[in-house]
Amino acid sequence: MKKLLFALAFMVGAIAAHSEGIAFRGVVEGYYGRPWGTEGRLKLLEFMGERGMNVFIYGPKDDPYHHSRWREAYPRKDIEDFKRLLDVAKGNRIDFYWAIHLGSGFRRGNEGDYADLFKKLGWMYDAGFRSFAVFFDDFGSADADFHAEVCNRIVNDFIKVRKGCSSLVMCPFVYWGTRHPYQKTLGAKLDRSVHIMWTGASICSDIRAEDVKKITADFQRPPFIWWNWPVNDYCRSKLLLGRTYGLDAVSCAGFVSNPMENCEANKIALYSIAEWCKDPAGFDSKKVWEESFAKIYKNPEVAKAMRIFAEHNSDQGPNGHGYRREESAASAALLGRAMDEFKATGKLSPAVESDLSGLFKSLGRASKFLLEELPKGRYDLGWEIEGWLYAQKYQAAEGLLTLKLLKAEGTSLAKIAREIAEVRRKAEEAAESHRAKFAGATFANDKGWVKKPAVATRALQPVIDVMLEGRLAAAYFAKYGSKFDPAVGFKGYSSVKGFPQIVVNRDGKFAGFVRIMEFHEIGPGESFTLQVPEKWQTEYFHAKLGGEEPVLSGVIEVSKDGKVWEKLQTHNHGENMERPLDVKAGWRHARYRNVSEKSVRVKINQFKFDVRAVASPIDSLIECIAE
Ligand code: LTM
Repeated sequence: MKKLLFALAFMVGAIAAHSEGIAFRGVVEGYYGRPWGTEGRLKLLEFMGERGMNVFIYGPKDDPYHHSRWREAYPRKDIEDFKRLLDVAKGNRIDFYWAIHLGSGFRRGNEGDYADLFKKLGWMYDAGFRSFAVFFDDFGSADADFHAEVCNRIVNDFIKVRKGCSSLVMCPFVYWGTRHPYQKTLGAKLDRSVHIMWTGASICSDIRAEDVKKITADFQRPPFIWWNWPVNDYCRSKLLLGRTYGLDAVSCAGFVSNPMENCEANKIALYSIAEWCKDPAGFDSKKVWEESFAKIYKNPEVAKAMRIFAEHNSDQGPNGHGYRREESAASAALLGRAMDEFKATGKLSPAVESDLSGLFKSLGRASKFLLEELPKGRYDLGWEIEGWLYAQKYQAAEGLLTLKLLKAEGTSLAKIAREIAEVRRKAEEAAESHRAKFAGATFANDKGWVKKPAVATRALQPVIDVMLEGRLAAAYFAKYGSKFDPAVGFKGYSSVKGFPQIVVNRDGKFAGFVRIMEFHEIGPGESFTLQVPEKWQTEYFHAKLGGEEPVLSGVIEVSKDGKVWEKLQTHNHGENMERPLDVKAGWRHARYRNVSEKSVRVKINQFKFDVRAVASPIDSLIECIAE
C-alpha cells in the first residue's frame, strides 16, 4: 500500500514537472577552485532572475567557513556580503541557500559537534538565511545512518523550530549511480521533507530517465539533481561554452547546475539550462543555444563573435570522468575531409583549403574583435576569457600559416616555419601570462591547479597538428635523409579494478596524471603507474594522494624499464610523498603500491615527474626546419 501511494505521488510529481517545468531550478556554486566572489555572484543572480531560475545554493568547496572551518563564524565583511546577496536574490525571486559541508571533522554521536553546528546555523539564520543545505560529498565516509541522523536533527531541532525555513537540501556521500546500500538506507531513514542531491549515473554524466527512476526508488523520493555541467574544475584549461544536451525529460525535485569558475562565461550554459528547466520535454537544444547569444550579449557584433568562439570551445578534453562534449560541430565535415585528404595525399584540395582558410580567418577575426571590444574589469567577461581569446587568435594564425606551409618549399618553407615558431612563442607567452593572472587572483593552495588555456582541442587543433607535423616531418626527411622520431611512451596505467581511466598531461616541466578528484580504493598489492618517454630526463618525483593514510599504507617505487623496481625513499609530510631524482639515473616509471594488508582510499591530487625541458615534436621539427 505504502509503495502504491509512493508510486502515485511520484506520478503526480512527474506530471507536474512535465507540464510546469522543474519546481526548483538554478545553480549550485559547488566546484573546487577560485570562488566567484560577491561581485560575480551578484551579476549571476540578476541573470538567473531574468531567466526564471529560482534557487542558488552557496557551497564553494574552497570557502573554508563552508567546509574545513565550518564551526567558525564568518568575518563581519563576509556577513555583510551575504546580506547584499540575500537582498538581490530576494529581489530576483531566488531562494538563496547556504550550505555547510560536514564531511570532515563532524563526529558521530558527539554532542559538542552538534552544539557547534547549531551555533553556526544560528549565526547564518541571524544573517538572514532561511534556506540551508548540508553537503557530505567527497569527504568523510559512506555512513548513511550517521548522515540521516545529522540531517534529521537539523530538520527537527532547527528547521522546524526557527521561523520561515525552507526544506533542507542534502548532498550525500554517494551522490552518483544507483542501487548503492548507502543510498537505500539514506532514502529510508531521512526525514521525508529532505531533498537529496544526485549527479546522475556518474559524477559527470547525462541525466537519463531510467537512472532517475531507479534512484527515485532508492531515495524514496525524486532526486534533487546536481548537474556537473558546465563545471570545469577537472579540466581547468578549457572553457565549456557549448550547447546543453543529454538531459531526458525527467521528473525531479530540483535541478541545479554546477558551473565553471569563469562566472560570466557560464551564462551561455545557464541560459539553456533555464530553458530546459521550464519545459524539459519541449526543449530544443540547438535552437536555444543559437538564440542565447543575442539574449545574453546586447551588442550584436559581440553576440556574433561569441557564437563563433563558443562553437569551438565546448569539450572538456580527455578527463578522468570520461565525460565529453561535442566541439566544432558545424565544421566536423570540413575538418574530417581535411584530415582524410592530408593523410592520404599530404595535400589539401583547393575547395577544402579555401574553406579551412575561411574558418581560421573567421576565428581569428572573432577573437581579435572580442579582445578589443570586451571590457576587462575584474568581474567582466573580457577579464575571464582573455587568455582563451589570445589562444584562439594564435591558433587561427598558426592554422593559416600551416596552410601556407603545405605548399611551400626550400627557403620559403624555412621562413614560414620561423613565422610559425614566432606565433607559438607568442601563444606560450600569452598562456603564461594568463596563468600568472589567474594564479594571482586565487587563494594560496589553488595557485598550483591553475592551467594554461586550451582552445578547439577536440577537432580543430588535431587537424592543424597533423598537417603541421606531417609537412615538417616530410621536410625533415628531405633535408636530413632520416625519419624524425617523436617522443613515445607517456602514459598512466593501473592494476586497480574500477580505477578511472588515467589521463596524463605534460605542462611545461611537469609530466603526470590529470588530477582525479574522487577517492578510490586501492587493494593490498595493487598499484598505479606513471611512465614517461625515454628522452624526458626526470629530476623530481612528487605525489599528493589525498591524506596520510595512503602515505602510511604504500610506497613509491621507480624503475628504468618497467620491470625492475626500486623503492624510492620519499620525504613524506601530510599527503605529500616526494623526492629529487638523479637525472643521470634514467628513471622513467614511478608507481604507488599499497604494501599494507588493507585497502586504502587514495585521491590523485598529484602524481608527477618534473622533467628537463624537452621541446614538443612539432617544436623540435620547426627548430630543425627553420634553421
Ligand atoms: O559533484 C559533486 C557532488 N561534488 C564534486 C564537485 O564539487 C565537483 O565540482 C565536481 C566536478 O569535478 N565533482 C564532484 O565530485
